[in-house]
Amino acid sequence: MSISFTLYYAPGACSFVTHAVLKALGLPHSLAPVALADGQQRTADYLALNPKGRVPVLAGGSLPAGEVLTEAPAICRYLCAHKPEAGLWPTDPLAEARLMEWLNYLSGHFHAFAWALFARPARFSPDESHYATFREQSFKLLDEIIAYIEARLGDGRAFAVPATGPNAPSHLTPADFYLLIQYRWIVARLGWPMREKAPHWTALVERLLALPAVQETLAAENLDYWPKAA
Ligand SMILES: N[C@@H](CCC(=O)N[C@@H](CS)C(=O)NCC(=O)O)C(=O)O
Repeated sequence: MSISFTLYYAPGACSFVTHAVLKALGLPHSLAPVALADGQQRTADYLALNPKGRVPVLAGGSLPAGEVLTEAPAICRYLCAHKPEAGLWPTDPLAEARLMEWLNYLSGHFHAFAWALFARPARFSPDESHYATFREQSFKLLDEIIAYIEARLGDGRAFAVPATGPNAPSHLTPADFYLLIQYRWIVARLGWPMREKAPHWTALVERLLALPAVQETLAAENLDYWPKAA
């Protein structure tokens, strides 16, 4: 692959997952920051690129001229197909299904539902008098999600996708990058004591932070993993 992709991203957002995949695979790319706090995602120029008004967006590279790809799990799948030998996307059918199980849960139930209920309450109701209840319910859901993740990671697996047979050991996949950045959201936005609440998830985070591709992604996004306020 000699033609460079362009990734539209925001530091620390879910686009981090796709950015880390680009870095882990060593695929040529450039970064186009999108100022979410300033509403750049709702400008006419950005909506022409992605009518959903969100990051990430993948453009360029091997994509057909004029086409872009959205939705972090889909972008991960597409990028991983460029370097199957890296093993970031499992080929064993059960391991692949386990990866999709994680990606659906983390991008759907965690991000679009439980997290948005607290972080984007206006998506659920225009009536602000509901927001305190949403926040309370969001925190209950997040506690359930943490318990689920802890139970899965607590069985001794090295990464999110477990071993599914002797030829398919637990190994790094895009689901781990999701778990890395979503853990940071909880620490940065909610200040929850995740070392105590989620020791297995914390151990995974620490293993991932030791990976050069993760350090490169954090540096490129100018992000301190452990927020100062935490
Ligand atoms: N389902 C999309 C969700 C993308 C998404 O919600 N991205 C957030 C950043 S984490 C965003 O762009 N938010 C801007 C906004 O909601 O205005 C995906 O998985 O890529």
